[in-house]
Amino acid sequence: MSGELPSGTRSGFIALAGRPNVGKSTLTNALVGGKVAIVSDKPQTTRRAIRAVANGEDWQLVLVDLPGVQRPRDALTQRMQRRVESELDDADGCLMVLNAEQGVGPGDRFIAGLLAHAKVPVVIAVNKVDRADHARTAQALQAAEDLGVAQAIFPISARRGSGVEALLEHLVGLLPAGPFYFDRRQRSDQSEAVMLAELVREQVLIRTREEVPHAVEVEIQSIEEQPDGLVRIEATVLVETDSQKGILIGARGAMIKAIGTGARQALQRELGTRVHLALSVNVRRNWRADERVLDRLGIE
Ligand SMILES: Nc1nc2c(ncn2[C@@H]2O[C@H](COP(=O)(O)OP(=O)(O)OP(=O)(O)O)[C@@H](O)[C@H]2O)c(=O)[nH]1
Ligand SMILES: [Mg+2]
Repeated sequence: MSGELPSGTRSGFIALAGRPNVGKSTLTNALVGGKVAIVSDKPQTTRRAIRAVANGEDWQLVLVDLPGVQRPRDALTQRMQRRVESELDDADGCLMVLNAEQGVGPGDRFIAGLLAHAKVPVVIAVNKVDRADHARTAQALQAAEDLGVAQAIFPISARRGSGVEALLEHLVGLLPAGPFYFDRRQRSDQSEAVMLAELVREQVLIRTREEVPHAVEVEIQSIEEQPDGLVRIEATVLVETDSQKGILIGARGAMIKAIGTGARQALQRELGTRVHLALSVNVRRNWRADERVLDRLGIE
C-alpha cells in the first residue's frame, strides 16, 4: 500500500449491470461528474469495460461501466458478455440498472438470476424516472424489489441528476478499507486514443440507424500536436459493407461532413485545444467476427 495516502482510506469496484440502453453509461458519467463513457439511444453503445473514478476526501469509488447484458450473436458480442461476467466476479458490489418507464421484463430477470449467485452486495437504480409518472415509478420500484436480489433500491434520473447523490452516498458506504487505485486526477482507465475514438463513434451513432450503428468502429491512426497548439488527429471509421460506407459518406459527402464537424467539436472540448480532424471511411468485411481486429481494437 502507498505510504503517502491518509490512513483509513476506503476504495472498491462497483460493476454496472443492466440491459442495453437502460442508462448505465449516463449514470456512470453522472456518478463521476464528467464525461467518461459515450452515450446513445442505440442499444449496445458500450463495447469495452471502462473504469471510471469518483473520489472523496478519504474514499475512491471505481465504477466499471459495462456493455449491456444480451444474447451474444458474434465474436464481438461474445467478448462483451464474457467481459461482463468476469467483471461482475471481480467487483466489490454490483449496481443493476432498470428502466422505470419499461418496468421489469425477461431480460432484467435474466440478469437478476446471474446476480443472485454473486457474492457481492447488489444495489438497484431504477432509472429514467423523468419519463415515468408516480404510479409507473412505484410499480417499477416494487418490481425491482420483487427480483429479490437488491439490498437497496434507488429511483433516479441519470440524465437530470435526480437521486444520483443519494445513490452515490450509499455506494460509498459499501466500500471496504483499501488504498486509492487511481491517481486523483485520473477520470478513467481508457487510453487517450480510445477515448477520442469513442467520441468520434458517438457522433456516428447520433446520426445513423438500424444496422449501421452496430457495424461501426473507429480507430485513431495518429495524434500530432503542432508547435502552435493545434492538434492534428487522423481517424478511420470502419464499416462492414459498401452500402454502409455510402450511408456514412452521404449525398455529396454531407453525412461525413456533419460527423466530422460534430466530432471535431467533441474532441476540442475533450482536449481543450483546437483540433484538425481528418476522417476516412474504410470497409472491413466482417470485422465484428474477426478476432484479430477485435484484439487490435482493444475489445477484450
Ligand atoms: N429520459 C431519460 N433518458 C435517459 C436517462 N438516462 C439515460 N437516458 C438515455 O437513454 C439512452 C441510453 O443511455 P446509455 O447511457 O447509453 O445506456 P447504456 O445502458 O449505457 O446502454 P449500452 O451501453 O448500450 O448498454 C440515451 O439516449 C440516454 O440519453 C434518464 O435518466 N432519463
Ligand atoms: Mg453504455
